[in-house]
Amino acid sequence: MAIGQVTRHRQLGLTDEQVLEMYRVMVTARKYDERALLLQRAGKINFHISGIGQEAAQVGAAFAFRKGYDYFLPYYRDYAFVLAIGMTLKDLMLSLFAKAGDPSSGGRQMPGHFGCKRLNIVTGSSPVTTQVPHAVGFALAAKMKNKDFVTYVSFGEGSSNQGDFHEGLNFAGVHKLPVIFVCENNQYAISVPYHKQTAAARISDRAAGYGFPGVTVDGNDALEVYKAVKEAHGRALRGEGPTLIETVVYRVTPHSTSDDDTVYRSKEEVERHRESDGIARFRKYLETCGLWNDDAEARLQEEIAQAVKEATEFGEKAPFPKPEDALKYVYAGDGEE
Ligand SMILES: Cc1ncc(C[n+]2csc(CCOP(=O)(O)OP(=O)(O)O)c2C)c(N)n1
Ligand SMILES: [Mg+2]
Repeated sequence: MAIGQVTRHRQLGLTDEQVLEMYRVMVTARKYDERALLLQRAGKINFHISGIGQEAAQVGAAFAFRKGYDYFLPYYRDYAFVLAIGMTLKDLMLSLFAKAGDPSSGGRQMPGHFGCKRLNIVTGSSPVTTQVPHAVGFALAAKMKNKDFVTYVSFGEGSSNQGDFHEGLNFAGVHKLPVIFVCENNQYAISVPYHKQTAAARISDRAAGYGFPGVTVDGNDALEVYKAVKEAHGRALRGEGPTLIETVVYRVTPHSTSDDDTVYRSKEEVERHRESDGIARFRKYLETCGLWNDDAEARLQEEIAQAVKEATEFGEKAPFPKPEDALKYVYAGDGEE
């Protein structure tokens, strides 16, 4: 057991309590996700798009931001990210069951389209990567208003081939805006594997074309992601401009509950990647530090299972939106704050 390994999180400025909280959020996101998949199979909900395999990267990124202060434009697999920022299991379940109390859209959007005014989570649109220019707009607002909030935006690697990505990064580079672009490279865009999406070796290399740093990190190593995002956050605060961070992960589930991934990849390939899971790796790290053991794990699993059960019942029993509320939030003056 290397000493450097044991103190790694403290060297990065994270307390023992914070890394334990990081682990709790990762496991919560995983359990939420597994329940959502089951609920869809049981016919209780229509659709789920999973973030399994990306939790460690998301939590590592989230902990580098200031909750309730910075602005967040997450993408549809960012369950662990939004849980780390302050959304609750009940919030997520209300969205999954398309109920009126869903903070993201009042039950009118597909799950995974996060929005939460109280947490500075900015609602996203369904066309992939449109959140990138939106995020750049938030970062421009910070600069124009002389405010020191930093904006987070995430997206998949397939989406980084869209025009919105390039326009957003170019503008942010020219104006040195305080925005962090996080590409969650999970190796697939639905059925299209990475090598058929782009000839570039790394998505992060694209940052050079826009005049700012790009870095690729192992997304299964939450602390490595934290370190990269924290550095980017510091750069943004010092007025040094944007950073592009590519977190390399693997999409363990089919694209969504509407997809059959066996037609374009083998079970063996998926199983191979399950073994490098970032949650298991983080648990091992905590054990090596003497912060975690089997008893603590059993207690956490029980606590989260109970919380997921309660949130599921809460979401299922909650009222649907009323038909007469269909135009709420659509036109100015129709909705609530
Ligand atoms: C502009 C646009 N084109 C196509 C789609 C359909 N679509 C939804 S998700 C997706 C794949 C995106 O892949 P990637 O960016 O790698 O993200 P991942 O789903 O792998 O996390 C596609 C093509 C869309 N929503 N928007
Ligand atoms: Mg992808």
